[in-house]
Amino acid sequence: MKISVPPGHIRNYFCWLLLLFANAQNLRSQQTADRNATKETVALYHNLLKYGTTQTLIGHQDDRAYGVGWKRIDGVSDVKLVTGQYPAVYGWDLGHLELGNEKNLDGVSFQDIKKWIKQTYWTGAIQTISWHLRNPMNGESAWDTTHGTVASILPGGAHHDKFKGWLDRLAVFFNDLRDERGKPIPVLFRPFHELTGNWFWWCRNACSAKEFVQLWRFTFSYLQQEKGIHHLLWVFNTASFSEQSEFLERYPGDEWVDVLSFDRYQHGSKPADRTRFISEIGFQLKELNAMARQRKKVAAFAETGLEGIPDSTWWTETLYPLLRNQPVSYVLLWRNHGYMKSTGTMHHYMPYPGHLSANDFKKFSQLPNIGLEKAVRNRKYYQP
Ligand code: BMA
Repeated sequence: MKISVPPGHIRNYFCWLLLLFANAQNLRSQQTADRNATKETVALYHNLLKYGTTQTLIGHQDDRAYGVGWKRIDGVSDVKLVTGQYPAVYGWDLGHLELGNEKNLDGVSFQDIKKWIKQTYWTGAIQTISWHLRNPMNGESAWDTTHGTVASILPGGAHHDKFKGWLDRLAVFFNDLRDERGKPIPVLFRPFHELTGNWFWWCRNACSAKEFVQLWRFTFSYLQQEKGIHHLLWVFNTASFSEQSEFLERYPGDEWVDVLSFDRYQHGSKPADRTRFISEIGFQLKELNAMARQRKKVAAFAETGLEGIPDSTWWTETLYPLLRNQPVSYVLLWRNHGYMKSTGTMHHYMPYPGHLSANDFKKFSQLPNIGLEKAVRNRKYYQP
C-alpha cells in the first residue's frame, strides 16, 4: 500500500526531529565540573538534567539503616513499607569519618553505609552524601561556629595538614564505593551544606565569601588531583534564600559545581505555617530552576520535610503542588530517627505503617512526575 504524506507534514516532522536532535546534543555537550568524571558519572549528570525538568525523584536519608521502631534489618525501609517501593535516592552522612571512627555521628557504621550503597546502586538508585564534619580547628562539632576555622584549614593555615588528613580518609571511603565489576559508584557529593545559614563552622557568619570559595575549590581540586577521585557530582547547597544574589553570593563558579540546591523545612503545621512554607518554597524552587536553567546545572531540593508530619495530607496538598509547578531532579526527606530524647519530639520525616500521613504518602508516590525505585530501575540514570 502506498502512503502519501503531504509535503508540509514531512517538513514539520523533519523540523521536529531536528529540534529533538539539537536538544539532545545541547544536553550532551554540557560537561561535568570534573572534566575527567567517569562515564557513569557523566551519564548520571546528563540524565538528571534530562529527566529533572519533568520528574522529581524521591529520596530519603538513612533509609535502609533504620526507621521508626526498627534498626538495621536487611531489606527493610519505611518508604517501602508504606508504598511498596524503595526510594529512588538514598542520602547518607559521613560525619565522624574524619576522626577515623567506625560509626557516623548518628551511630550508623560506615561499613554498613558502603554495603547499602553497593546494594542499592545495583538496582539503579542514586546516592547523595553530606558531611557533618567536626570543626578541625578545635575538635568541636560541625555546629561550632568559631570564626577563623575556615582560614585555619586553607593552604598556609595552622590546621591545613589536619584537614588534608581528613580529606584523605574521605577519599578512601569514596574509593571503596565500587560496583560488582570494580567500577566506581557515582555520588552526588554535598559538602559544606547550608552554607548561607549561621549554624556550621563553614556558614556565612563564620567565614568570608572568599574563604568559603577557597575552601570549596581546594576540596574539589584535592580530591580530584591528589586523590584521583572522579566519580563525584558536586552539589552546591544553601539554606533558605530570599533572592538569587543571596544564593549566589558564595558560589564557587560554574566550573566547580554540577547541582544547585537548597535545604528548607516546614516548621509547625498550623495553616499559617503551611501557607508560609508553600509561598516561600514556591518562590525558591522557581528561582532555583531559573538559575539552574541559565547555568545548565541540575536543580535539586536537597533536604526538606515536616518533623513528625502531623498533617495527614502534607504530601499531596503541600509538597506535591510545589513539585508539580516547579519540578526538580530530586527531593530528599530527612531521616526517620524516631523519638528523640534531646528534643522530646518524634524526629522523622517519612511516614511509617500506621502513621497518619501514610495513606497520603502512598497516594503521592503514585502521582505523575513523582519517581521512586521504579523510575530508576535498570540503572536508567547511569546509561549514556
Ligand atoms: C540533624 C538531626 C540530627 C543529626 C544531624 C546529622 O538534622 O537529624 O539528629 O545528627 O541532622 O544527621
